[in-house]
Amino acid sequence: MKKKRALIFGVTGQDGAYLSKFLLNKNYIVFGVKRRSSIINTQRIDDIYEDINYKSNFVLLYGDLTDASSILNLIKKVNPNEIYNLAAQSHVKVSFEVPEYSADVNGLGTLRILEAIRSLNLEKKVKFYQAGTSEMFGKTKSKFQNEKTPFHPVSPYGVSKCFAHWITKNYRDAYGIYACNGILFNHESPIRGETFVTKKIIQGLVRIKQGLQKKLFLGNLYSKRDWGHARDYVEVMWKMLQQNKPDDFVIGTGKTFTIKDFVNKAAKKIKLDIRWTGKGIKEKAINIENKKIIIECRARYFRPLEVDYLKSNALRAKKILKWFPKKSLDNLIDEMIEHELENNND
Ligand code: NAP
Ligand code: G4F
Repeated sequence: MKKKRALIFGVTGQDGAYLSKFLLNKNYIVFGVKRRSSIINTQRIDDIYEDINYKSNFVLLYGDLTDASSILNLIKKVNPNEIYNLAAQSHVKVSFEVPEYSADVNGLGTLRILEAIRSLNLEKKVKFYQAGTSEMFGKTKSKFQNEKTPFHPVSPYGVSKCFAHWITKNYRDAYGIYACNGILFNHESPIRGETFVTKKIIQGLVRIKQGLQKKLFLGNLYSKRDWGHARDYVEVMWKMLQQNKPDDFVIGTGKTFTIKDFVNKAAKKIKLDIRWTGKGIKEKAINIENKKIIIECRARYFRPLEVDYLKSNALRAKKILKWFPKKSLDNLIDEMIEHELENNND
């Protein structure tokens, strides 16, 4: 049987790396789009490149979501069965500093892919996945968020992703493209970007335990997030593209924890005995063993507006896609700590 061809925008990111491996194991030929950078940005996929079983089915190509002609040429050249748009300026806080660029990549970038599909008359041939986000729910009043919960984005990132969501739906309805929006809640892993809070906490606490770092500086400790494992979440991206008809799905664990809960869980596992003291920006954590302050808050890590509370209801995905998250938050933290310890012992 002829192998399916997948084109992944954002292949060098956390999800791109997990999805590539997942699709290669499903016998796809994977074409990954990377952008030019001044230092090598393929660390997360180097092991795939080096794996003799994957090598001949994994192809990297240059492109950029801000460059319509590169997108058109790539799709024409690859002639994919499935396109996964995982590329984004994905950092919420940074989107307040670079709002126009975030809108360009995340919002218009998605439109550029959809327009390329249309220009090449591939509407009935190619399936499209758009990486949507729980950040679109923003200042939600709902106890659980599902596919019917209204969007109320509160960051340039969230707004740009709402545009991407609606334009994907628009092209599905107007032109019959098999296009799906995954509305994914936070998902993490050992290869999560170092400036996202889970990775920053694990990396910081492990280094403090090992005497390699003195303090960890954080922002808002009281926002709540529904954290899952990225490996579980890439599977569902693929599942969305294997249905009889395209649709949008909320994906999450249905459990929510504060940032402080996450710190407490991680510290306990790393065997750092901590005690919290102070309030607001003055809140800090002290290492009980040596009485040293190891966590402090800094204003620069707070956002102009915050998403306070996220908790998914992924019932539709469970029913229709038969998708269930396999990893708990505890499993995730254990895996992230183990990876960090191995890394620091190299
Ligand atoms: P990530 O690690 O930040 O990866 C983002 C990817 O996009 C990287 O490969 C990056 O390339 C690429 N990229 C950025 N700007 C680009 C441009 N102008 N042209 C082409 N590629 C560009 O993000 P992730 O955590 O894997 O998330 C994947 C997608 O899911 C993103 O769209 C994100 O917004 C969305 N999402 C993530 C979560 C989550 O919790 N992880 C939840 C919901 C939705 P470089 O490596 O060169 O920077
Ligand atoms: O880890 P974060 O930066 O993730 P955030 O903002 O929830 O966004 C992530 O999840 C979204 C899905 O909802 C994705 F769409 C998006 O691409 C990204 O992957 O921050 C989580 C929370 C926030 O409330 C933030 O204010 O942690 C709080 N926080 C506290 N101290 C911090 C810090 N966040 C970061 N990045 N760094 C801190 O020092």
